[in-house]
Amino acid sequence: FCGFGASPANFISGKRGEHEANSPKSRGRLPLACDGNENKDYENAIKFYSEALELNPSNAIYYSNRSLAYLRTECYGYALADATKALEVDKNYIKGYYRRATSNMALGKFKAALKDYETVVRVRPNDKDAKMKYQECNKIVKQKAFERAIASDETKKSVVDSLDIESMTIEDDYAGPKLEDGKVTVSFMTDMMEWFKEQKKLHRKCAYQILVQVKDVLSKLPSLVEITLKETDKLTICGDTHGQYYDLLNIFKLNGLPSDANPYLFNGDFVDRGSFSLEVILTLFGFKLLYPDNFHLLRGNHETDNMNQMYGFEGEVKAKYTAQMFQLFSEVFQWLPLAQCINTKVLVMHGGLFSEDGVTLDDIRKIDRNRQPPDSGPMCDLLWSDPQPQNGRSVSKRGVSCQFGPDVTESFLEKNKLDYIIRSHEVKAEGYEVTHSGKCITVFSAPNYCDQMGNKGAYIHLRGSDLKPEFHQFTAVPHPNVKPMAYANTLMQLGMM
Ligand SMILES: [Mn+2]
Repeated sequence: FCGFGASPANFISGKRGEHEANSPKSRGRLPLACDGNENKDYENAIKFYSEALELNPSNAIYYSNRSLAYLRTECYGYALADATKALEVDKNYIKGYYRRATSNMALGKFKAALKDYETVVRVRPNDKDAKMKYQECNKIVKQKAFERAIASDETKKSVVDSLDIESMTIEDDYAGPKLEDGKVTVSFMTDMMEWFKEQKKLHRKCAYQILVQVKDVLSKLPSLVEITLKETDKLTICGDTHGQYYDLLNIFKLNGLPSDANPYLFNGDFVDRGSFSLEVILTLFGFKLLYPDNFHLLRGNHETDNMNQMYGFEGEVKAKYTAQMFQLFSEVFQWLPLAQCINTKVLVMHGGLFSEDGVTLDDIRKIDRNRQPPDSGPMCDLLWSDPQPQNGRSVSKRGVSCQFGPDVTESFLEKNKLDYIIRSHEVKAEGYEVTHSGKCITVFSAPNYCDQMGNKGAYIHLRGSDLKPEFHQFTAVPHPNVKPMAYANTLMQLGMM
């Protein structure tokens, strides 16, 4: 979450992190409580380890423990830095190699991770857990090498060309929703949402029909979508939903179903983490087909292969359908637009602004987005960056892109004659946050993120008449007993770090 900011401290007194770490028995174990306030405990753990490190900057355990707290809060850049520091202080501290490997895994740097797992296995040949992690990581490195080899062989063919959807038959015992004459309709959508709510599976033929059609629709959009709201129009903007299907249904219950008269914009990170990502994305794609001009979707950093491999979506699609269907999702995600401009005044993107000065709306229009995002540059920044309170830019806590200050926002807005930006990408206790003197707004729509953050969700109403953001908050609703990250790579599952 990386950005919970200044929430009130409620750390259990007398159990400060550095004391625990000093006891040889609890070596490497963080005093992270299980009282339902884990988020705050991570935050406090970070605070206390930081204080301890100021007093004693050569303690590898403190760095390693703070690294774990950063891992749990998605600050992978900081986690990597701390693990590296722990090893600088004590190169024989084996936990440091584990932490550095996990940080690199989370950042998609599998080769670097493998090197550290190798070290652990060499030092501890009888450690079964280490061996398992080494093998799992090795498998990913080999798979990536294989994928690169075939990719360079020929220009990648689309899954669409190898599908024969017409000849897929729907078995007689399938009682679920079907497209009508190959088209998504209002009744199909209401039936499908109800069907998903009962944890039933959409027929693969219908899923493929939606994917093929939505790829066509999205591929015709520009990288920067520009829309105009009339005086009386109202647009609802939602942030991350992350596979929390039951909370998505709750948004529709509170704010009305999407329609041409009730337009929505979902600002990326539809999938991963939550274990109902397929239900979320098929519902959103269905509405995109039904209301192509009044239902908008932007790409998030989780609509990418590396993230999907680690955080559950690939595993979920393979578990519920096939690897081939995941390939098609990947193709569709590449066509999601990167930003949307409303009435030439409000710019919406998932992550934020840029590592370099002088980027214009025209530069965004020109981005060739049909690809996995590069490690740097405007496309990477739009998906990954975060605002910071201090002026200027700094290294990202996530280890990707940058953090940008109020002055960066100010000059970008001025250059492009905009009023403010709306972005998502960070969990916020209240579901939204207004920063940079009202010029940078964060909206996040996954309440009680990952079943453990205790945050509210929010969405924003924008009216054509004044373009003033109007915030609406909501809390989490119950969901069936499938835990977040249930489909994630075993290396990323919480207990395994
Ligand atoms: Mn994100």
